[in-house]
Amino acid sequence: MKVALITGVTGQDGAYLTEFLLKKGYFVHGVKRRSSLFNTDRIDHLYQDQHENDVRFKMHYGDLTDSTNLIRIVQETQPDEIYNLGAMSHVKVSFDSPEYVANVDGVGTLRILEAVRILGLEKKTRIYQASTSELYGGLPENKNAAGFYDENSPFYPRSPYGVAKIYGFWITKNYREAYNMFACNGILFNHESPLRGETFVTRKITRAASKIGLGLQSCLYLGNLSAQRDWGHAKDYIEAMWLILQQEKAEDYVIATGVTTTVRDFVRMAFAELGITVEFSGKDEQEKGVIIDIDTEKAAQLGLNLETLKLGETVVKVDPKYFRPTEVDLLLGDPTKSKTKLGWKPKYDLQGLVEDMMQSDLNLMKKDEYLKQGNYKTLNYFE
Ligand code: NDP
Ligand code: GDR
Repeated sequence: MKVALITGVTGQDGAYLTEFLLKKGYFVHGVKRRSSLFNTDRIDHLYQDQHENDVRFKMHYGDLTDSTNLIRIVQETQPDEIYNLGAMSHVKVSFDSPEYVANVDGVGTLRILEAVRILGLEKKTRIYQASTSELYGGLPENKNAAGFYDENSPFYPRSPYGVAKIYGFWITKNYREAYNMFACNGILFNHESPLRGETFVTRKITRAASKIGLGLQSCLYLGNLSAQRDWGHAKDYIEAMWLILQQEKAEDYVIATGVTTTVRDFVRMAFAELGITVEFSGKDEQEKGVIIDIDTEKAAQLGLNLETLKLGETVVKVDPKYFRPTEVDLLLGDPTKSKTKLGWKPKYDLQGLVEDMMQSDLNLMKKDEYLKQGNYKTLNYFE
């Protein structure tokens, strides 16, 4: 039985990857940080009572800032594959805690590589490093001739997160070359899902659109509406991670859809799932998204609150507090190498992703509606 060790197992990708590897017959070890409240919501459905026979999923307390702990976990688990997904992954927050991010996202990668080397597991253990399109920084002059970022495009990170991740990228490549380790970077462009953290822009939008539809929220405040991202579905992207470690030769790969969309258009698509047409007017900080049409039949079918939904209502405003000190304006990846060499075939396009996220969030928010009717306070702090 193959053994995998996943850091960041409680995150979006960690949860989908765990499910995927368990289905493939792996024994999965996950590294989880201790927290004062449970933070395992995304993987609770996979957890098995540890007293039963045939347990194939085990959790270990650990942290990417703690070398000795990582060495002990790698020693105990003797993994065939390590997926280093653990990170402080929010770009805007990385401007608030840059030193911590350098330690976790940058040096944390070194700690994983060193643990494998110190334990003499270089020949046995393959390592996947969660690299990112944030390495490119969106500089127009660094795109290839066709207008995409690919495996040969130069890097120019634009946040403490991107700078920390560039260390992770190069130290992974260096250990591959210096010690002949099977260590690979997946340069993944943005990928989203119903499990996406609530403060990333797509999930913030799908949650808020659902709440507005149900009359639980009146307006969604966003930052840069003109930013463009290459958004895919996390379920497709974790499969690419696995494929990268199944190759004969260790290499780095771009994983992307090859399509880019503005935040503004993502908002339109999310509301359209509810039968609500939102149009934008105004410029910069004064820009607003207003309801210009409602398909009342569709809205009624979905159980939306037709008393609070009104034509002409402003449902999106800009709040400059969400602007970043340095922004990545546009990301667009070229997945040619991953499609040809890995045989990677994504199943979702952007429309499918938006549908999946909206269906899930509308259901979730209906629970909030029910709680509110029972006078229970529901959480509304999602920055
Ligand atoms: P999430 O933010 O959902 O998950 C991050 C995970 O890392 C969580 O399990 C978190 O634990 C854990 N973590 C945070 N700090 C530490 C630490 N000090 N020690 C150990 N674990 C820690 O991210 P995603 O699942 O979306 O992303 C997975 C990886 O891929 C990340 O490295 C991210 O930077 C990278 N990436 C993501 C992309 C995307 O679009 N999603 C694109 C490209 C790269 P806890 O639950 O306790 O907070
Ligand atoms: P990103 O994702 O920074 O690309 O990093 P995020 O969803 O946070 O931002 C995408 C774009 O939307 C703009 N934006 C807003 N973003 C947030 N979070 N909140 C807002 O209110 C808002 N309004 C506009 C942002 O300015 C940005 O341009 C994600 C993370 O998963 C990283 O870990 C990963 O490496 C990269 O994707 C690829």
